[in-house]
Amino acid sequence: MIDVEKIRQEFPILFQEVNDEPLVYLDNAATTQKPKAVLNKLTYYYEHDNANVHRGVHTLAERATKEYEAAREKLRKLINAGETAEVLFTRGTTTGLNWIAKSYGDLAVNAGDEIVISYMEHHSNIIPWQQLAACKGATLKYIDITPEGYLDMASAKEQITDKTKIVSIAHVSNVLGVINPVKELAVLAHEHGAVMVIDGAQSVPHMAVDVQELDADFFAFSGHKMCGPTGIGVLYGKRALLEKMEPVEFGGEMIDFVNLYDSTWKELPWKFEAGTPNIGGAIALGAAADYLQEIGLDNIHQHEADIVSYVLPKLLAIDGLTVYGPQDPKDHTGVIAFNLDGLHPHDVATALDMEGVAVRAGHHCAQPLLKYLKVPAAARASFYLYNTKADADRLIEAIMATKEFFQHGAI
Ligand code: 7TS
Repeated sequence: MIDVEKIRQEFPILFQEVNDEPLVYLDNAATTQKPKAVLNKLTYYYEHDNANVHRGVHTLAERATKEYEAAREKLRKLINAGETAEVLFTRGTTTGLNWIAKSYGDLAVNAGDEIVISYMEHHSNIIPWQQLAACKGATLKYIDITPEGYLDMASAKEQITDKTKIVSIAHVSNVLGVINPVKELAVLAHEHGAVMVIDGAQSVPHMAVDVQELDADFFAFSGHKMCGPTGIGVLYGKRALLEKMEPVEFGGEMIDFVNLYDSTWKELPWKFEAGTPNIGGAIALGAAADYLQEIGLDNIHQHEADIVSYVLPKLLAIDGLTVYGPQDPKDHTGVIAFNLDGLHPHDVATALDMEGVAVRAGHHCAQPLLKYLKVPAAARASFYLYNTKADADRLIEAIMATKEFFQHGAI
């Protein structure tokens, strides 16, 4: 069990009023708030240690480099990568997935090959593969979703064949809130000689992840969804694959020797990190990794599961409300997308904001999924470690008030 009231004290942003109501922040799938430990680490770095990394011999440069590499070790530990050489700092999940498509895709995908994703992917896990397929003359294939909102494993077995070179799937859907069986998919991919890419944007912040146990070949996630700053994230890759791959960007930091007409690269992980990295961001992300691990990812997962088992039945009981994804609370993470009959989700989100409740509305960067579900858009509430059952109650009350307002014109 976590002490949620104590945790909330660590997040100054939560203590404010929005439209004269105490803020209830339920847009955590888009980005999460930052605890003092992370904010303080960022400020401390800029106040005491700011310098460029891997270049200077002066004391500040040494300190900055030491902290930056210490952060890499914290991120390695968070996902249990075998070594820090396999942990690349990126701008976020999107950058990580693009690097794989560009670099590994260039190496491994040829005309006639296949890349397999699913209908529930975020645009960041669709477009890089569309581009790769178009560039190489390869085919992009989609795994179906069952009517109950789960990834259809029978369809996965049909789509993944000996022609498949890459399988890339979200660990947790940012719309359906379902946890996908990525470990089983990795076995399937490997049986056919394909690599398994996991989009961990919505899993790493909320549950214990072990990339070795999952046998992921690549695993990408974002710092800002796990209490860290924006503009920093991680791409994990197995050493054997990263060694074979070309860097995606070229310039300072990533080179060993530069001649007039050719150059050589540094060893892993630096060969992929061209230019001055987001040093402060990486160091603060290290603090976020420590923060989450001190609380315990299993405890965070359990806390969110408790809220979902409390709020999901209440949502499902509201007349005219549809929840997407699994209806069984034990299979639904804290990401809950929904619609109210006859109301546009943007109107719903605006009305909830009037009550101080922040949710997102739109296509959630998953247009193919919404098309598949035959809805133009949805509202989405997403919970995190600092949310309470009282927040869930405020959501329900605000939805009821919204229904009332649109039916009878007064709140
Ligand atoms: N993959 C998934 C599953 C995501 O949910 C997101 C962001 C990304 C990739 C991209 O992450 P980024 O940090 O590189 O932007 N998802 C959302 C969302 O659901 N609402 O806003 C951003």
